[in-house]
Amino acid sequence: MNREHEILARDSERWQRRNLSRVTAIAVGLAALLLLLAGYLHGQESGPVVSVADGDTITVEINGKKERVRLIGVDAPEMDDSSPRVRCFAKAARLFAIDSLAGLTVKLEADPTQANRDRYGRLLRYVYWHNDLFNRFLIKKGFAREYTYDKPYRFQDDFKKAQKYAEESKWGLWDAHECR
Ligand SMILES: [Ca+2]
Repeated sequence: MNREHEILARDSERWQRRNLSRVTAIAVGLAALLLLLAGYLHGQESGPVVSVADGDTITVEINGKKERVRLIGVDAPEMDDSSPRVRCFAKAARLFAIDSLAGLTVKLEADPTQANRDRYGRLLRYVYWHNDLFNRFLIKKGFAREYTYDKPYRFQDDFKKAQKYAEESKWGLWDAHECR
């Protein structure tokens, strides 16, 4: 190979390398964009739990914005119920949610069968906690009831089973001696 050929070969190699890195950069950028899009389409977010209103409503900071989140498929007793017994259960559920979630970063998941937000503007979500659904855990431990708002949701059968389990185990809401 003479000198001229050598230079040509080197230049062509350099050119190929530069092109390859450009193609790689574009591919990586596209992949990141697709991942973001997939996450968005799946309605997946995550963030720290900054406060707990009651067993079924928490506040999560998502991308720097505080969002109230209503857990799908569950109903925990109300903190301002007229019945002292219900208020006692409400307090227990809230304390359990605080103990379990406060300060923790949770993953949230929307359900395409449900609305994105409820009429109070709260995000409707499943809350993942230690790789489990916190929604189901609340029901299974008797802190909340299974609750279908309008249309059946993705984990309805599962949550109904969890409630049956709590009832049979006589836990929390299903314990006649609790909150007396
Ligand atoms: Ca409730």
